[in-house]
Amino acid sequence: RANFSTSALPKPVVNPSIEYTKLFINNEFVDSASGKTFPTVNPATGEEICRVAEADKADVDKAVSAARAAFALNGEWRSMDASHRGVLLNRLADLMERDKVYLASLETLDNGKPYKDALLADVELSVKNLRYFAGYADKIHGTTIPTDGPYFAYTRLEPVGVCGQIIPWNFPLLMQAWKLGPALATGNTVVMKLAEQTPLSGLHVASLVKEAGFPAGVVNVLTGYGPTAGAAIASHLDVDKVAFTGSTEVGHKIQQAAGASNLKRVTLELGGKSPNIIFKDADLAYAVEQAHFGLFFNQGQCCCAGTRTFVEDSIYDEFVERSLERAKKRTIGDPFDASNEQGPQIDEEQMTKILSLVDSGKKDGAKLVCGGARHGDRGYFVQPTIFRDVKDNMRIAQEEIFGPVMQILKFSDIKEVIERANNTQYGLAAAVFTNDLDKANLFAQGLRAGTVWINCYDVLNAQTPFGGYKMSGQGRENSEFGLRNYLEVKAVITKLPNKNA
Ligand code: TXE
Repeated sequence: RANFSTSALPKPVVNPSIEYTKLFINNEFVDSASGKTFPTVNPATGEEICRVAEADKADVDKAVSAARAAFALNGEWRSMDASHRGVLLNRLADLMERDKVYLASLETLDNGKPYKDALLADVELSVKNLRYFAGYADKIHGTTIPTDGPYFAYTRLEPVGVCGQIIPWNFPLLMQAWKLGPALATGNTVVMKLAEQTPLSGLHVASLVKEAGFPAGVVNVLTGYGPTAGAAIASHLDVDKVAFTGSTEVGHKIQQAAGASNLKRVTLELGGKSPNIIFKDADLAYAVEQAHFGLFFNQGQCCCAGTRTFVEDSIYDEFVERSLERAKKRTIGDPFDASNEQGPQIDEEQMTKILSLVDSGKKDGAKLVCGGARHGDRGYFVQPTIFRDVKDNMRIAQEEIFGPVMQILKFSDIKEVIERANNTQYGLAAAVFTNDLDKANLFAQGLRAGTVWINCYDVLNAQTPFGGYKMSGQGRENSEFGLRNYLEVKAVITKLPNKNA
């Protein structure tokens, strides 16, 4: 993905018109109960794009009621053929594909990511994800069980019910698709809260949900803030499950709110500090490029970014030198300009957080190889930054930076590096670059992470499970494992007149 040609890309809509700014409840766009709105900002300029409706508890209540009504027994959604749920999801994917240039442009405007990434990664992967789950809709099977006694037992895999879904701003469309696909394929209804930084693309998709023909109330999409609208979802007594992607700090709050309210089911996809381990026997040029991509992609705003690059001592200096050369070539600026690889960070708060962690790295004694400052004075751009001589106990080696800041650490021994790689509260992803199969297998087994990439990075797709060990999360998204979080298992036992094998 790092090297795709940009010449054949359809041109973006540089000033996309904004059609949807209200809450999507019961298949209608409505104002918030309070009438309040909040601004969404173009992070490349710092200027307001428009204002959107601000949902709070009253709106969450309204959306949950709509979702509950849509889940009624014998209602249109519950009695629909499973195969038809798949048809609707496929239609939604088709409509997103129809609008892909507009959606990618909207994403670039609101999020700041390069248009080519928005189009070729965010939109394309979202469409594929919906199609993957569409195919599952009528292939979710229970079992018959040879239970003791004169009884016939079977299981039904049923939808959990009303699902709250709270998503972040780093991949707005993709996180929306990851959540909608499995929830709808399995027959649930949804109340989703978009991230306050990036409400626009998700609202357009809400309009496509209606156009695709989903019954009213099956999908409800709210815009609003976390501590108000988000918290109201997490603590709602009539929400059966909450799926959250965001910071580990808020993940704690979601689980506490679920525990303190109705013990709703919880799945979490949280932060990471993923190790990327490079051995001297790896193809060096390729490993440098992949480590660069694995860290800097999406302005460093990836939960699975390779933020601790461990490099074997004998190639350490050369790896740092080549990484510096690569970072110097990284083009940064207007995300609508296809020649730019890097856009702005999402907002001023994130930019400030990143720069303060850079300062902590300098104070802790890591050596700044390049970058370390804001780029320009308009928008929220941060220079591609590399630290060498990073030690495990430094904050930059422990905390999620969520920006274009690479930490290069040195190792000399295989056992030592496995221990150091695992010595973190997180466990989302990890990678190893080596041409030695035995070493690779040792890492595949020894790393405590939900994903281990061998000689590649950031390979994510609908077919493969994604999620974290330890404080990186609960449960998995994508793949058949992603479906499980949206299903209850019911055992049905019937008395038989007599039993035969
Ligand atoms: O995340 P939040 P923020 C990490 C990353 C980043 C940090 C902070 O390190 O620097 O988190 O980012 C909603 N109850 N990730 O502040 O606050 C919020 O409105 C219910 C990693 O943006 O976790 C938004 O919709 N919901 C991550 C969503 O949670 C609440 C992606 C995420 O916001 C809430 C983003 C509350 N009390 C940031 N407070 C990843 N895993 O990919 C906030 N929200």
